[in-house]
Amino acid sequence: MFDSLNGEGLLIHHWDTDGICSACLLLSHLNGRKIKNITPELGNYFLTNEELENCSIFDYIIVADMALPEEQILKISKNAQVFIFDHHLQNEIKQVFHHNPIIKSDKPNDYPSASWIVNDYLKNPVNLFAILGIVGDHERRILKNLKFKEIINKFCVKNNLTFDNLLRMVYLLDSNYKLGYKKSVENTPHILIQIESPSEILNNELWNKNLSILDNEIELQLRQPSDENSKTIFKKISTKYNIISTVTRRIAWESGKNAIVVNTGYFSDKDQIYMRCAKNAEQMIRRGKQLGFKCGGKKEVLGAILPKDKTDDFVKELKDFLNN
Ligand SMILES: [Mn+2]
Repeated sequence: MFDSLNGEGLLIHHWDTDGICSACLLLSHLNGRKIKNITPELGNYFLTNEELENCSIFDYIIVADMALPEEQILKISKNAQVFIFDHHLQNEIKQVFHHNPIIKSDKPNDYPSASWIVNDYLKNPVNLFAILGIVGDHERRILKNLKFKEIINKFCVKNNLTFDNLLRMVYLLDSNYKLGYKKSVENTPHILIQIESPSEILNNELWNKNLSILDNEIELQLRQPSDENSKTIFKKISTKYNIISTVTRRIAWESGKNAIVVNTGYFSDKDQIYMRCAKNAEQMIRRGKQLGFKCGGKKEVLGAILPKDKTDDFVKELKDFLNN
């Protein structure tokens, strides 16, 4: 597939551990080619006009662990060959190479991360980066997936690691995007390509410093008051850090309930909404898009960015959806 590629390439990847690890696997496979990697403006699940324009000079563009809007993909495909490796919910884009087994098969549990999908596609053996992407996207809950529990356990035994070591690595890798360090996110795949041992991730001084700042902020936000009924917890926070997905996970997983979180502090003119639920969120993702919001997610997750004056109405729709 990649053998026929010529010219200059651009790799656009998600800013989280799964996106970074997918990027690392792709970049090391494409080693020796002229390829640049970027992550979108942190918090945006789409490209800005400037980012779109910058795409036009590349001969091929690879997108990893992100469901960029279809119209943007079609636009960049006019000047470049486009490859997508992803596991988010999205209609198949037939005009480009769109490798997303989640939307083509009915076994989402066999494809827990983009890193796994990329690694499988490249026919690599199981390795740290394929595994870290999975742990990043699912944390401890992956241990309920018996197939992957075994794969991860085997990997840990072989490499003298614990599951907590893997989780710690994920938090360290995620610390850069959560603090808003876009350049560091983009540099991380290059650091990972170089490392010889997982301990180099665990002992990275900068990432450890990041983490202690974040831990304080997350605990502070979790202490904000919430609204709660028997099924759902709603919390409003205001933080300049990109920790809404972490805060939402913590609330949902610690309570066993659905969680909706609004962050009013990340964008000056927009709010972030994040929802984790026991129901399939697909219907509300479509609804958010229909209302014109930047909206996406997976089976159990919805993320949206929307104008501040629309937040209350959409939160009400989400609550009605969850409570019915
Ligand atoms: Mn992912």
